[in-house]
Amino acid sequence: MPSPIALGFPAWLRAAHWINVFFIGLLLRSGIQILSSYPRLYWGYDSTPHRAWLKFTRQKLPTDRHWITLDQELDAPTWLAQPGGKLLGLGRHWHLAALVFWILNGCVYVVLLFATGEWQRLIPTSWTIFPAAWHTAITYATFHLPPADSFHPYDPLQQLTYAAVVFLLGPFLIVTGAAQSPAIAGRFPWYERLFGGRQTARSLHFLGLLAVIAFTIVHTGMVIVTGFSQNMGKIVLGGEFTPLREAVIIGLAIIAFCLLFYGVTSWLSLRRPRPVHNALGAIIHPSMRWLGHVTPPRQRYTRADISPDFLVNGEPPTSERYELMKALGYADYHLEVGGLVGRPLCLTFAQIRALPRHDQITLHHCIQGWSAIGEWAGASFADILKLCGPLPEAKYVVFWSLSEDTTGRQFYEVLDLATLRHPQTLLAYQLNGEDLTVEHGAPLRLRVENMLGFKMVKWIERIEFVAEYASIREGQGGSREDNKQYEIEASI
Ligand SMILES: Nc1nc2c(c(=O)[nH]1)N[C@H]1C(S)=C(S)[C@@H](COP(=O)(O)O)O[C@H]1N2
Ligand SMILES: [Mo]
Repeated sequence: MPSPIALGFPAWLRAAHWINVFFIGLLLRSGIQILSSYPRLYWGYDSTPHRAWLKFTRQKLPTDRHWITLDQELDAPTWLAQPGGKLLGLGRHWHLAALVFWILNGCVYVVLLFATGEWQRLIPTSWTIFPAAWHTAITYATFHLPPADSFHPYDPLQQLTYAAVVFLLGPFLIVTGAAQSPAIAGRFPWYERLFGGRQTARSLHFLGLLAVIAFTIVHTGMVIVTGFSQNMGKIVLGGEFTPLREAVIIGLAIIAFCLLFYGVTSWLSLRRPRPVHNALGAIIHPSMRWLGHVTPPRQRYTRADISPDFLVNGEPPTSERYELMKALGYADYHLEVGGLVGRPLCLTFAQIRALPRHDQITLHHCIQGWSAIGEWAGASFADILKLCGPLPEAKYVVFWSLSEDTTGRQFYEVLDLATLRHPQTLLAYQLNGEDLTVEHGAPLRLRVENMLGFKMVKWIERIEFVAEYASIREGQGGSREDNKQYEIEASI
């Protein structure tokens, strides 16, 4: 069955193949980094301890003391993960930056595939491909190789596999990845429901990663056993009559370059996290920011959806002042609202509770990967805005906490005013019908239902309106951004 057109290995196809190899490598490595931050997989919406269907740690959950999810982060080895260690923030930066280029390359490839007629190498035009592929499968299963003339340019089984990888596995990884974004899931809860919940989407994304690894192993094995030099000749230099030795050398050099790049950039990320954070941030920051702005959250889960366990992250305040406040039932707590506002405020806890009360049942997404559904009650941030009247220069709001960050300094996070105007943004004082416990942020914590959990400052001490955040602390827009290279626009 000769092909209607000569489907060779044109230069654009060869380039797209190797660019794809490079970015898939980065995506796999950084994906492993992200997984190691919470190496437990669940089905459904939440991550109830002891209900993981798969975990990559023997670490036991303490039963005798309070624990937080940051304690459960694993050290990833640099030979396997990008960049290694506990650098979840940079792992995510690598993953999302590589994603941008991987998708661009994929789009160019698919457009050219159809524009040049090369689509016929992947998309079957006759049903006979299925029995033919079955025949090839039997040939392989009996440890034989199909005859060389069955490759035009691919044999039927190979063609079906490649078509499935390009048109099914690739999109599957993109859609299951997107289902994990708090902004997308917050604005379009039906999209998340399509997958059966955030944790199911995460587990499916992981199974997709396994499929990519399986494909890579089998594909590389086949390239080697079916005539390594000829195959390299085709995918590196194109034609049937190219100098094979040169092709093999160039092909291996490309692979060596990829490995060297992963090694050097991981080492750089561990040595100099800040410049790497800024460089990769420049690639992903604008789209993360855009996504956060166009996704006013519309979460509406039901009481039946509420998670049996709402995990805890972040260490509570340790000051005497807080202990005293707690002992008095937060009766003397007050919230300062200042900075670039028309009317600075000092609101008592009673005044905050007297503001119109809003209730919402929403899904919380922690950057580490766990999630939980809870019912929150509190004052709308829009009401605070009305009371304090931000000045036109105010662009950001700093939430200062009564607690300390992992370096012992006051915990803070910066959010932009546009995000805070979304209707589900609350200063919450209740979870699941009870006043907040110390662990969950008593007396007052932030809820921003289209962002990752780390932006939702607990134990709020004061709120400051500012024009910029570059001059605050290390200038990255929050404690987690300063210390752990998280991205300020936490919409994915
Ligand atoms: N002050 C303070 N607030 C914080 C944190 C913290 O470490 N300190 N951790 C954040 C993170 S990473 C998450 S996921 C949520 C967790 O909220 P929860 O403990 O109520 O589940 O709180 C956020 N708020
Ligand atoms: Mo988190």
